[in-house]
Amino acid sequence: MISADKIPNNVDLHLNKRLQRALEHWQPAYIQWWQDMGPQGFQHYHQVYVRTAISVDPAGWAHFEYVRLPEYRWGIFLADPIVNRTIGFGDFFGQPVWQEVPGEFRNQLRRLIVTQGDTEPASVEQQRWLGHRCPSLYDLRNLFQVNVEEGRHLWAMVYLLHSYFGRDGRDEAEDLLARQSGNRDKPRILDAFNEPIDNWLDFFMFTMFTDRDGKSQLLSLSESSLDPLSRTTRFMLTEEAHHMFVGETGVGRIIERTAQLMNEAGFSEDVRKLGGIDLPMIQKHINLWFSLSLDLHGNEISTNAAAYFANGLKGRAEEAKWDEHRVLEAAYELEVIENGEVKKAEIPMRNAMNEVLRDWYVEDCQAGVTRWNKILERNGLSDRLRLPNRKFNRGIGQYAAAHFDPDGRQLGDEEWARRKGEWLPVPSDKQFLLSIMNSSIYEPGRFANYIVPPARGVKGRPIKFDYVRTEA
Ligand code: BYC
Ligand code: FE
Ligand code: FE
Repeated sequence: MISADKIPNNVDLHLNKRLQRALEHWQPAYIQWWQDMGPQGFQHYHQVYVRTAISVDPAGWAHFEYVRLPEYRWGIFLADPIVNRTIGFGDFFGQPVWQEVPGEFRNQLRRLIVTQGDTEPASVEQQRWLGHRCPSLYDLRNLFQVNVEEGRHLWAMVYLLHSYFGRDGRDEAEDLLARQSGNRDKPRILDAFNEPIDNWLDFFMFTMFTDRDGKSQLLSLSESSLDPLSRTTRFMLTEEAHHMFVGETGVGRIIERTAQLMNEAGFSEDVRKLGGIDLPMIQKHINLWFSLSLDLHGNEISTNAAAYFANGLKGRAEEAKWDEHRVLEAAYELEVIENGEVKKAEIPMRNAMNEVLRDWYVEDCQAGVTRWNKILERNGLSDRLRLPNRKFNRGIGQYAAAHFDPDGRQLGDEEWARRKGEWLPVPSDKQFLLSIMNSSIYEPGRFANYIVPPARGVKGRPIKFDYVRTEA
């Protein structure tokens, strides 16, 4: 039986018979999916020290407890309503926001919600084997915290589908559990969510760069004229901050260890011999996950994006910071590929909204890379990490039609094929990473050789704490 105790919520679930009925069907399928496709080997005999959201106020956030993963209480939360909120951009600028889905925008909204929803379980699937190679119990707990919250994000989108899209919404909610990351016949919708993540460098890069696409997309959806979508995504953003913390500090702790080993060894090349992860390897993974996550922002020139903006469905990040919210006249200067060559072109700003959001994203990523470089600096090293040019290694949009090096210099097919292994991980890189992550560390307070411990533990607990414990 569905109850508020099992499903913490602030949407009056106990009063909503229709939603209860829909969830009663969906929830068992979700749990089955979680057991089949969620963290493998940690479902039944382990208890994890996790945070469960039990309300949207800060106190509701401080709730930590040991739980078995399948018993995590996935809740449904909307951020508090903003009184008299009006539509912040597009053709309906200034009108009251909508509490129901207007018929004419039903398909567009459904598509946005399904695409957002699809990424959440996809990431859990991608990460499901990582527990067997964890660098510490602290990191294992963080992995599971991210996983349960991505599960909750799926719930958030399913809540919207069940509440506002009737029969179609229920079908979509089922399909969200049927597609599978990397599956040839029924893959996840967006490309980066079909890439395998089988080592912890990929995991930390994913949470740094791909979860940050979550942040930019959720920021733009939180501007939506559909108020329930806005409120749901606003609350999801609070969880997203933790995912990016895991990514940024995870890579940062690897860089710290690499710097120590470089100073010990004297040469960067010897870091691998000492069982560490060398800087060129880290740079290749930045190149990979940054470019994959740029693709997630869609085409530079997009009539979909223009329609979403016009209709107030999906705005810019932090829309209130812009001066002008209808954006009918403005143009965006973009580098396009014409007959195989890069040319400048002016396109209507509304059609460039994906690129505008990508600009916000690139800046947010750059701030993180700058913080990583401070670690190198503090350790007296002159090496620096950097983001590749945004044309590099693109699979979606204008620049997918040609090849570029990390400086944005155009390359022919032959040079790209010959040199891409200098910039992107090759099979021997993966093998090396798996070789130093070939076992897991379950002893409280111990860390793998390639990463330093975090500055502090979770929620005031010591670093040496049983963050994941096995039942007797
Ligand atoms: N891969 O006009 P365009 C997160 C398709 S991450 C494959 O540019 P649009 C998370 C596109 O679907 C945030 N296909 O499209 C992170 C379209 O298909 P059709 C996820 C792609 O709609 C970590 C066609 O190309 N949230 O939360 O402007 C862990 C034309 O393209 C891709 C959202 O994405 C791609 N990368 O832009 C857990 C928000 N890119 O019409 C979670 C909702 C484009 O030809 N989604 N296509 O069949 C959107 O806002 C938009 O759908 C997109 C694409 C920004 C993704
Ligand atoms: Fe998410
Ligand atoms: Fe996330």
